[in-house]
Amino acid sequence: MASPISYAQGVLIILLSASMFAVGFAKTIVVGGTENWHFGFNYTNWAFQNSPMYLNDALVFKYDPPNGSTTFPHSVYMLRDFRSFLACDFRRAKMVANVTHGGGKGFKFVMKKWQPYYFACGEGSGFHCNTGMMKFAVFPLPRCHF
Ligand SMILES: [Cu+2]
Repeated sequence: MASPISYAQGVLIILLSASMFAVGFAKTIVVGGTENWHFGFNYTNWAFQNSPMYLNDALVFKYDPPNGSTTFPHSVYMLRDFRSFLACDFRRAKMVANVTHGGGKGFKFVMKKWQPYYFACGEGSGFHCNTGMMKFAVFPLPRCHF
């Protein structure tokens, strides 16, 4: 009698479930893609195009530390709510990365909570956030494991 599942089918099932399992792993996302974290790129648009993002996904902010005259320094702040996000109001914002943290492999932020995250560059008293468009919002979704 032939077994109900052949060896080849068995291997296929293992491969399929392995790839489904891989889908369940958190991703590492470089903010802005190849643009990295700089003045004048539309990060709201970028976030929209790269959604959905999921819980435990890591965002990587890459920007050069200040090096004399050639680069404008950047930073990463978490704004408190949607209102302060819209207004680029940093009064109660929390700094998560200073001007040097984005160098090398960048600054990594893991989204561990099921909440909206409002990120913005805090340099230039809101100028980078407002005019430079260096802000975006993410609401990470829970991943489904089947
Ligand atoms: Cu900036």
